[in-house]
Amino acid sequence: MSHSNYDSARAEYAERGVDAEAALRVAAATAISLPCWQGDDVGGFEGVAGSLAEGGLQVTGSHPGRARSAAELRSDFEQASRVIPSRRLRLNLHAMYGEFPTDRPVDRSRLLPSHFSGWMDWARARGFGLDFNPTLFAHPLAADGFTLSHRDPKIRQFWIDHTAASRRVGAALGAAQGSPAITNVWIPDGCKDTPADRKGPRERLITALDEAFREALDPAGVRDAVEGKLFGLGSESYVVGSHEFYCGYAISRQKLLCLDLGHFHPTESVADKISSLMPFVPGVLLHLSRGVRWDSDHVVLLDDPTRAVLDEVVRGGYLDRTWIGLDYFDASINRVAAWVIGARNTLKALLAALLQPAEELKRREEAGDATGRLACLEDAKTLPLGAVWAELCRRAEAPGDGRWLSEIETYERQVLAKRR
Ligand code: RNT
Ligand code: ZN
Repeated sequence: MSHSNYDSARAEYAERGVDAEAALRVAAATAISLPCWQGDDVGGFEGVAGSLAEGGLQVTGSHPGRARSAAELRSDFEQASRVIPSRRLRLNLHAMYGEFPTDRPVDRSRLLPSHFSGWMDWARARGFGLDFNPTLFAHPLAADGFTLSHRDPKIRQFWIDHTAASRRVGAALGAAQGSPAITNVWIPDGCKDTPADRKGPRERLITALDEAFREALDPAGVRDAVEGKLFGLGSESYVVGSHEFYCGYAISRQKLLCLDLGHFHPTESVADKISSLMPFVPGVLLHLSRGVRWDSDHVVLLDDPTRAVLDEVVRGGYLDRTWIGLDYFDASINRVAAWVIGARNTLKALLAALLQPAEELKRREEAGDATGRLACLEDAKTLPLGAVWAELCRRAEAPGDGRWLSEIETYERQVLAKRR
């Protein structure tokens, strides 16, 4: 894409009252956080993990080249980052990705920041940010499907200690990088079949979360988020941490609320929730994802739900208290490409949101001109987003569309294919 294509695109946007330069500036300054677990099929490095399916996270596919160590995962992420046009990339770590002594597994309730010093050194050297999650699945004490809401106080305490320890890791990551590590709590707790008691586990979860969050930590280092879900594999009839549960929790405790796009009824609009929640919560953590039938974790597309969410974030002026994370794992395609495709689509959707003819839409709506509003929305769909996107790639020194895949294919041949 030549520079003059961008110039004419900028003029075309200007005619609609849109400042393409401003959109490029904001897009370049916005951080996006990629799921480390896309690189190794949610495996982690504990060596002795329980079954992943116990947490309802089913990874499918057998594409060769899964990262088997922190070194491989870091190398893969670096390769992905070279073709993602962002200087504000973050990697979202899970507790199970600590670098532990190989001879004995570390008890998750005794997790320490030092288990993540390799990640911190690497992130600092490469200019990446880090986010964090306690891992409340794939563990013998999560095998019966309950963690923080478990009826056994000893098991509950173990997970409280793990979550509290994870917050301290988050705080250490945040202090090291000078920006908060968003530390997100998701639990798989729920039942396959109709429970008799829906209330008890939820009451226990409130108390457990309060205990896990008790220690006052500097919000400049760590910000807590909580993530609800509609159902999971093996928790089809009841999920303790439902959306309503965490809405109430996040509002009453002033925590960030995590909205995962795969965690709602398929016809429910997550975009519509943004302006309903923002007046009441300090901020929102997005888990951009794509639900397909029973799976909530397909690669992010430049699709209507993704665009609508970011449109709402931009329209509402909420960007400064929205954290954009991606959450998916697909083992049926090249895992590095999966990161790249989801990240590029996220940035494209963000850019599209920043390029919407917001002033004209608002003006027409305020004048009661529903016809003009619809016409404007539809005409905006064929504005030259591609030329502005190409300019974003150029400024970030990343390849444009149609030019990045060959680099990943070379990496696949030279590195991934040799992992057996
Ligand atoms: C699971 C949640 C959660 C996980 C990650 C691995 O349904 O979406 O965010 O995907 O913590
Ligand atoms: Zn999620």
